[in-house]
Amino acid sequence: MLNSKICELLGIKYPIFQGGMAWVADGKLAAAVSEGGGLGIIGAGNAPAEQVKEQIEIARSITSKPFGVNIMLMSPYADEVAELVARERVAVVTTGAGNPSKYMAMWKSVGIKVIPVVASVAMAKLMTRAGADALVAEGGEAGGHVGELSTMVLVPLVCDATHSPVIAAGGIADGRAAAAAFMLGACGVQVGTRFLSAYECSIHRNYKDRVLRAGDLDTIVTGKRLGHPVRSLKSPFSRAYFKAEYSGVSDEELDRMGTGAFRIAVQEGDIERGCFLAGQSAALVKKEQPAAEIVREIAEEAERILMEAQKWVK
Ligand code: TUI
Repeated sequence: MLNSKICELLGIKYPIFQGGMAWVADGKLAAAVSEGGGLGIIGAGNAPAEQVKEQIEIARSITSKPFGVNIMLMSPYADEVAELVARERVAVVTTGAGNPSKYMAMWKSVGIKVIPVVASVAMAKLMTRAGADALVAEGGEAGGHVGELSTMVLVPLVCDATHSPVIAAGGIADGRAAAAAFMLGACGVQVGTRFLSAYECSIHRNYKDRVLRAGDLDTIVTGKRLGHPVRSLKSPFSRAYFKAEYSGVSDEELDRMGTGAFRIAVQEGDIERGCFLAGQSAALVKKEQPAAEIVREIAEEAERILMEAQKWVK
């Protein structure tokens, strides 16, 4: 069975995390992944603590297995969500889009396992020194807020630079990529985009259909000008935003253009106005299935490939 030290550290069956996608990863999806033996993660995104608490309660009503909460550090509610997860003593906290150092002591004092998402070697070293229990090294193939480096380069660099367990993310949607991540030195993988097609994922039908139909060149990175690059599916919104970035439009106007676009995609499925976050691996997502089946399929495929890896050596 696919297994690593991260399984023991967190008390999970498979070393497979579900990315804590803002607006998408609710208590129901996270619980389904955890029930399936992976680590489900609720995405706090820009939600206030009260709404995140509701999702934690939903997850706890479905599973008694460990799950996590992802805190998006650019959120205006990051402070109150950071306090909430400590009060609730969730098993695992992952963070994204910033530096969580100021919360680390509070989380660790209540026994939370802290796993920051990093997109650079400098951040990986800083987080290890700050007491992170593990790191998610996320390459630019990922959906949502992305860094510069590809997963293939970032993961071995982070493995060399720290002694922390490394979970690879970005571009991983099946057992082949998971096996490759282990070969790069990772001891786990985080999968986001593939779970958009899970039965338990409550996004709008139009969003799922867009992911299921996506081809290899169907994502785009926008937001570089404002310093928050974001990968999403090409759409009328993303094309208009991309054009505006390289025209004379002011920063304030760009900011206004982006406001609400993630929520509109997830809840309204508005093909014109929505920003449909997804990674490059959307092109590999072909069918809908239960979250637990996704976890098991990835684990079993990776196991098979790793078992057969000797065939490459004479
Ligand atoms: O965070 C993500 N993915 C996200 S966040 C998000 S919501 C959003 N809202 C408004 C603007 C932008 C995004 C949608 N998807 N992934 C993890 C991740 N973290 N990727 C890159 C980073 C990161 C970036 C900078 C981590 C640390 C960091 O440090 C900056 C610093 O302070 O040095």
